[in-house]
Amino acid sequence: MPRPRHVIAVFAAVMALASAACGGSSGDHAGDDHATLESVNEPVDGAEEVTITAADIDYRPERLELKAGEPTNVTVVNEGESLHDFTLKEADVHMNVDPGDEATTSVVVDSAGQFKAICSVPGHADAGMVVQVSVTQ
Ligand SMILES: [Cu+2]
Repeated sequence: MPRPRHVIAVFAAVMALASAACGGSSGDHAGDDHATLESVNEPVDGAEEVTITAADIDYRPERLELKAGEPTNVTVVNEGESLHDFTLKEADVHMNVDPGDEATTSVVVDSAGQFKAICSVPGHADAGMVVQVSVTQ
């Protein structure tokens, strides 16, 4: 008699874990799955270095200039008290930065244009955590 019940309990636990890992199905990162989506590149020796400060709740500076196809090492310093990230989908970058911490990723955008890097923590981009990214040839 305890056996089927046990199997069901394990199944339920596995399903709970699976749904916690997958999180929301929308395009925006939300909730617990936020930290699992990191996509960060090793800094490139000799590349341009840029530092962006994240605070509660903005980025400084709000502009970033890149050369198409060339790596730039972007360091994000989180001076705020909540988790922020730096997400630039054209460069396939999503870097989390804990409060009081900093992190660096190299960033390459292949084609010229105007793009936006955002903090993808729900509500933060809407509150102003957006960096205008100008990519020139
Ligand atoms: Cu943020």
